[in-house]
Amino acid sequence: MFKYTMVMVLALSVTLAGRAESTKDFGDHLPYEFGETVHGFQDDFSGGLSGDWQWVSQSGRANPFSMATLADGTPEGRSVLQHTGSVGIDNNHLLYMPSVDYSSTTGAQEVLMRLQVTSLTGYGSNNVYGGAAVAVNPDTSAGVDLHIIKFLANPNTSAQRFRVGIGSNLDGGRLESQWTLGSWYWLRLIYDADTDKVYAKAWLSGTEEPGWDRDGVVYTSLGYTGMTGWAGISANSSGNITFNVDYFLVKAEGLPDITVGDFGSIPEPATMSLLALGGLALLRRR
Ligand SMILES: [Ca+2]
Repeated sequence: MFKYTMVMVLALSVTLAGRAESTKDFGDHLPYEFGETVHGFQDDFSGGLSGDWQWVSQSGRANPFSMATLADGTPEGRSVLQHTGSVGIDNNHLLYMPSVDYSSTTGAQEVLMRLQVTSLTGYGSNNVYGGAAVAVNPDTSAGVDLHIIKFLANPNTSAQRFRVGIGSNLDGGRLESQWTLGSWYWLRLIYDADTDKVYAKAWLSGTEEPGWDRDGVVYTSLGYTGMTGWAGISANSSGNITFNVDYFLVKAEGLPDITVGDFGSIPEPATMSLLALGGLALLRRR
């Protein structure tokens, strides 16, 4: 019994040595809801990928997402969800699908995401993209996407832009801003099932969030009404793109209360040593 308990204490100290990220790692001018309590779920990807994230591919293709740690000057590296390559066909997402069903609720479903693209290769004449998604049907993996995209198919739009659409072909609107390799961006995408409107914007991380009047796209969905489904992250169809997702937040009725940007009180390493010693001291007194 004594040995068993001591093993438990040591195992606990190892488990807690993992580091949640700090909002400092996200730069200046955090999005407005940081510090607020919302109905939602957030992931900084510092604790691995939970089983509530599910790969949903319309054609049963392989999952291009994996966990990675970027050595970018943050204290212990930046934990990200990394997309590499492509799926080879449209409509594929990594969706947040917990046991709590927020997919069919009325009202708005919203995703806020911090993302960077680090490489684009082998795309030929295809558009290359990835990004945020809401109201994704798990049977078809089709939903409303806010893509960070490099247009190749249309010579008039051979640029690096943000685009709202349903899948890769239904082009619902483009944001004015362009993006560059290696820079971090915030993406915000909202689908309001009550009004059937989509709102989308993207801006450079470290700068103030723009108002809806300047860079926002607002439109009624393209013949699709009453969409329901799950929120998540869009995967690329053709060519190769490497992009990193540093932070993901979904807000929807039905999800539990969370404080945005509070990743839990994981003790600092020094505190952990004291806790472990305290545990051992307790054992010795038995
Ligand atoms: Ca992260």
